[in-house]
Amino acid sequence: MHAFTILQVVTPTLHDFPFPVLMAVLATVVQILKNTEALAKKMELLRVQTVASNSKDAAIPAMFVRPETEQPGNTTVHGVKLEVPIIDFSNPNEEKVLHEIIEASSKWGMFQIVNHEIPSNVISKLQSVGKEFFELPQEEKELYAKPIGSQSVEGYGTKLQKEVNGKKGWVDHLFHIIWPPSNINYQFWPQNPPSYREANEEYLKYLHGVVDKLFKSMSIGLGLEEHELKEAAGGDDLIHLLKINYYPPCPFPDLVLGVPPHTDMSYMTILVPNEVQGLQASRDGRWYDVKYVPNALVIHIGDQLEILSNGKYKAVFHRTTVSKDETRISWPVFIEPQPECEVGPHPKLINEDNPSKYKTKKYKDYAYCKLNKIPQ
Ligand SMILES: O=C(O)CCC(=O)C(=O)O
Repeated sequence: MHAFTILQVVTPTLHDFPFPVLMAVLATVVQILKNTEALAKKMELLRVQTVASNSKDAAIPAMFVRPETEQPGNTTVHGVKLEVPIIDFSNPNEEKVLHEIIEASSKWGMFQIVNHEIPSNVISKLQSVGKEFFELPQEEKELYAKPIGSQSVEGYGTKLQKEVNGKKGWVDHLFHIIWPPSNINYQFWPQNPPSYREANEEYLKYLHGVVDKLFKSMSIGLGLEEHELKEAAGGDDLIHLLKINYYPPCPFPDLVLGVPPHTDMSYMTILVPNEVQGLQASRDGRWYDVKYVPNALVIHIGDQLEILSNGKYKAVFHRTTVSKDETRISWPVFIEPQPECEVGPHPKLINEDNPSKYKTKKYKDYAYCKLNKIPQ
């Protein structure tokens, strides 16, 4: 007899099983699925803040311990603070400020701005409401958790990067869009403390001025009219995505990282840190602490500006470390294109002598590849 025929004869079909057996199998499958979902939920809800409060001076879970080649204790150049350019926005010599912004964006991809026009009480307010949110009871913070399976990054506590080695950063976070109004989802803005929204909106009002000044300067640096770079980037539709990074103290700061090494996907990022040291930048393949400058805004050039400028401005490779005794908190705002916006080198920068160095693609496709570690 033919092999296929034998198989047909001996393979039982569903009809061969008694109904109660089928129901029992079905119930088992449903239970397995439920358990898997519950496990997934539990993993999502594992917050570093909770781990930290349970592991004072004790061991920390292995998932946070970096391989030796990545541990900050081994890989930081100790005793040297990187003096990234500090640019004084109040300098009456505007030409000098312009030159400094262009130079820092091309050579460092990172700089700090002092005497910007954001009043210190506006920044203190932004910081205190963010800190108060993270100090709420866990159940209250979970009300803002990123919904499971959501395609957006918005929400509390989610792990953004798929880390290749399965390691986890010593950090919790909250993401929400603060601009433009049509992209805002207030469900992710904490209602407690009650002044959270007002403090964030006040900060945003001043932030617009800084973003405009940076785009204008960088536009001139590319030989474009001052309005052209921001216009090409998305103009008033540019997404401003606020993130709060909350890095609790860690008993073994030399073994863990906060945020792993990366460049930002944004055009640029404007970051307010608290006073606890933690930001590091890579220079010539080595990791250095970036000096904390009181009241300064830290600017990172991101991937999209490197692309739009066809490589003149450089996205900065950076990471964060954590402290043994203190909580570090930072407030980056990522200035990003809309997901459907196509980003590629600015057409006025491309010619026979300067061919395009980057692909032009929709930002959402860029982000998908980057987050899933797929080549662009
Ligand atoms: O906390 C910092 O200083 C940097 C944070 C950062 O790089 C990020 O959130 O992507």
